[in-house]
Parts: sequence; structure tokens; C-alpha cells
Amino acid sequence: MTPDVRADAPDVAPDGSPFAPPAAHERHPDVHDTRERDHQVVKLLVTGPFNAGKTTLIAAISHTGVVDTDVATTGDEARTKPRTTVAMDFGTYSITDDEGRVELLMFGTPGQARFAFMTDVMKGDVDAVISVVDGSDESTHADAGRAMRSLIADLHAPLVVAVNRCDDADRARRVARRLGALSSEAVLPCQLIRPDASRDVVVAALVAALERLERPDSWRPPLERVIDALHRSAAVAA
Ligand SMILES: Nc1nc2c(ncn2[C@@H]2O[C@H](COP(=O)(O)OP(=O)(O)O)[C@@H](O)[C@H]2O)c(=O)[nH]1
Ligand SMILES: [Mg+2]
Repeated sequence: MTPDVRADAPDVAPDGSPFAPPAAHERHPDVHDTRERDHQVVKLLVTGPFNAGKTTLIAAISHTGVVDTDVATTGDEARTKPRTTVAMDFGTYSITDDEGRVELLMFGTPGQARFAFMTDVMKGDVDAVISVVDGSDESTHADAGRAMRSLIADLHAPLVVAVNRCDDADRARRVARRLGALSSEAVLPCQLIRPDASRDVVVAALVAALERLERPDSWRPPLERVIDALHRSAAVAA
């Protein structure tokens, strides 16, 4: 039997309840568009293989204690380090000034290949991505390359490659290119064990976000304010 469809019938949801499309102001919003002018959020994804230095980077910047999900490592990985991230690391860096509040949210993915889907989920909704790789341990580069190529496929946010445990810019560039980074992507050699190196990497990611700004011009000042604050905190720490 064909369903009884009347032009004047109210919309009905599949469960039979009355359904009307939400008004424009009720629709689930893009968080960036609806956030109040004086409270902006900037999101960074920190990704890369196991033991590269991701948690160290987030912990160096975060104002709040990093919400980590590190647990005792098992199997072969236990030989590399005793604890490892199994869900997301989460850290924040907030500034409040005359213009209002800007919150930098940093999300760190677990490094093991079995968690690669989390990077795929997150990479579509951040302002920039930091890929941390270990410049000193080539045995990690096969995994790092697979992760990098998968990350870059259909990535719209700008990418900064942080080659950790490395001091040489040429070597860092060579490592990043070998792992699949494009020549247009920023590459930084760094020692993330030093907090100022973490700051430099985060600033580079925010600068890359500024340069690739696809959001309205109103996004420029919040990004610039976070960059300024990070520069100032670096000067104070020095
Ligand atoms: N020597 C040295 N150790 C580092 C550096 N960065 C991180 N580490 C150490 O390497 C280990 C793994 O770092 P972690 O941030 O947990 O790696 P993740 O698995 O990518 O989150 C930790 O014990 C860090 O303290 C670095 O630049 N130099
Ligand atoms: Mg970690």
C-alpha cells in the first residue's frame, strides 16, 4: 500500500514524532562560527608515532595539567618506554586580555598504528596539525612514513613537521621529505625535552594556520594574540 502523503501533513520523523527542521539559530553549528566574539578557540592536533615526543610537547605548553591517558606499556613496546598514550592527550593554553579570551586546545593522538583512525577523525576539525617524528631513531621511520602519508592524504589543515631529537635543519628536512612531507610544509628540527623548543613548534603551527587562513578575517587577531603570548612567555622563561 502506498503511504498516505498529504501536502499539508506535518513533517514526521522516522519514529513518528513531529519533526520540523530546526530554525537557523538552532542548527548544530560550526563551533567557530557561533562562538562568542570574546571567546575564541584554536585547535591543534599533535600526531606521530609512538615515543616521538607528542606528550612531551603538549605538556610543555599546557597551562592545565595534561589530561593524559598513558598506561603501562605491554609487549615489545615496553622495551622502549614504560608508559604509553592509549586515547587522547589533551592540553590547553589560554589567554585573556582586553579583547576577550582565546583558548588553544591541543589534542595528542596515541602513536601506535592501531589508533591511526583517531588521526583521521581529528584532522578534519583542527586549525593546524603538528606531526612529531623521532629524527634520531631510523627504526621508527617506516611507521612514521606510513602515518605521514596517510595523514597528508586529504589533509586540509596546514602541517608542521617537528623532527625531534635533531639539531640540524638540513637533516630534519631530509627526514621529513623521506617520510612523505611535501616541500611546502614547514619542518623544524627540535629537542622537545626543552620547553622552548615545544613553544617554537606550536608557534610555527599557528603561523602556518595564519598563512593558510580559510576562516574569516576575524580569526587573524585571536591567532596573533596566542602567538604573541607564546613569544612573551618564551622571553620570560629565557
Ligand atoms: N633526550 C630526549 N628525550 C626526549 C625528547 N623528547 C621526548 N623525550 C623523551 O622521550 C620519551 C617519549 O616521549 P613522549 O612525549 O612520551 O612520546 P609520545 O609517545 O610521542 O607521546 C619520554 O621519556 C620523553 O621524556 C628529546 O628531545 N630528547
Ligand atoms: Mg604520548
